[in-house]
Amino acid sequence: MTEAFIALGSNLGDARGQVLRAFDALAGLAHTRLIERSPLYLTPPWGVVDQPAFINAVAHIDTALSPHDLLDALLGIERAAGRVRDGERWGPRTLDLDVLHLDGVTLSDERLTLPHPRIAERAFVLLPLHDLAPDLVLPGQGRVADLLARVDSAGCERVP
Ligand code: PH2
Ligand code: MG
Ligand code: MG
Repeated sequence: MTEAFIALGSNLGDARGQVLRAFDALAGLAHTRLIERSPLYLTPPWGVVDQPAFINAVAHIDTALSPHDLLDALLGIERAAGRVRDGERWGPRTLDLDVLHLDGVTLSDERLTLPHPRIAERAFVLLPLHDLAPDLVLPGQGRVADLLARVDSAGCERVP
């Protein structure tokens, strides 16, 4: 089993409900155990700013799936949540599940780069990741608590 962190995000429809259901879907994945769910955050849109605010969270899991099988499983959960991939890059989505980090794995190919290359820029990822793993060191990027101290997390708030 390999420990991994997954980012969850939604900003279309019932965003909070989508993220809560995605935690349950992760808990139900084959060959995978959900270790911990982070708190939820309401976060301003990053990248493409002219879109609704997001609900974001992070899941800590243990999995026997390979990185690409895990990616395929996440895409399956996104599709089951009604995700349609016809929008612009960084545009609104019912559910986005991104592999942030798999313990001991660095890789980059046309489908997947690990650790996720933009964690250090994103308060919406670092805040919930910090709640679960402040001392995690992401290869090539650094320690989560140090990365969080360097980003602007203004406008991000924890939601019940
Ligand atoms: N996801 C994006 C683009 N911008 N902004 C926030 N706040 N949260 C997201 O999850 C997010 C985003 C592309 O995946
Ligand atoms: Mg994403
Ligand atoms: Mg994605």
